[in-house]
Amino acid sequence: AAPSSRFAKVRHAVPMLSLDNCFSDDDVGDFVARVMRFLNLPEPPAFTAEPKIDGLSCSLRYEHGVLVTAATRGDGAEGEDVTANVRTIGEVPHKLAGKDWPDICEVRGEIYLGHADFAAINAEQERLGEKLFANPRNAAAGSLRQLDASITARRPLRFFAYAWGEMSRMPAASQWDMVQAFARYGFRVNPRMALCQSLAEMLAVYRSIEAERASLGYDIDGVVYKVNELGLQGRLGFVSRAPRWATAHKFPAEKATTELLGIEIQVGRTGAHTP
Ligand code: 5U1
Repeated sequence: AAPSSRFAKVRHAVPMLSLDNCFSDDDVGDFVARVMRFLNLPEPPAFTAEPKIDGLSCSLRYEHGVLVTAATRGDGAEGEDVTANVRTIGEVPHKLAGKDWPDICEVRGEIYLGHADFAAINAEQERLGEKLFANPRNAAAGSLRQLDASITARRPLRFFAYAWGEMSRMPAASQWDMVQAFARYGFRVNPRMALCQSLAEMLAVYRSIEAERASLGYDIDGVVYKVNELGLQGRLGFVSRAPRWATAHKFPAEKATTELLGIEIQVGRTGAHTP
C-alpha cells in the first residue's frame, strides 16, 4: 500500500522489491528454465527455498551496529518510519551482535504474529469490546502502525530476516551465507530454509513445507526460491519491480468446511425480510 500520512516517510536507499508468483510445478520449471537461458547455463544453478511468511516486510537500517531507522515497505520506494514501534519488538536487535557487520547494514525481513499470540490479542479485543482482527497479518499491521508505541510493545510481534538493502560491504557472496551472517548479527532466520541443486529438490522442499504449514504456528502463503549466488543474481537483474532471480511459489488457498447452524430473518418496518 502507498504510505499513509500518519507516519513520517522514509525513502529506501535501495528499493524494496516484490516477487513474481508461480502457481504450479510447471510455472517453477519455467522459472528455472528462464534463469538458465538468461545465464546461458547447461544446468540449473543452486537455489535457496524458504517459507514465505504472511506478515509485513520491514527494512531495518543499522549504522555502526546501532538500529537507526525501521521502515515499512510502502510502495517499495518510500515507506513509513516505524522506528519507535519496531524498537519494542524483542526479536529486533537494537545493536548488532558479533563483529563482522558492515558499518551501513540494512537488514530486511518480515514482521508477523504467531497463531497463539493472534488468538490471545483477539480474545483481549473481544473483552474490551474492540473490533476483532481478521487474521494474524492484519493484527500485526494494526499493532505495528500504532502512533502510541506502548501499544505495539504489548503485542508480541516477531521478525525473520531474509534480505537486505544498502550494505557498505557485503559480508557474504550467496543468499545462504547472507542469511547465516544475519543469524550471527542476532536475528532469527527461518530454520526451514534449504539449499537446492535441482528443480526436483525445490519442489520437494515446497511439498515438505506445505505439509508442515498447519503446524508451523504462523501463517505462510508459499515458498520463495532465490538464485543462491549473488554474482548470478546481479547478472539476472530485475524486470520492473521484481527480480529475475527470485519467485514465490504460492500455496493454494486454504479450504475449510463451515456448518451453517441457522439463519435469522429480521423483518423490517416496511416488511422487508433481511437474513
Ligand atoms: N522468505 C522470503 N520472503 N520474501 C519476501 N524471502 C523473501 N524475499 C522477498 C520477499 C518480498 O523479496 C526479495 C526480492 C528480497
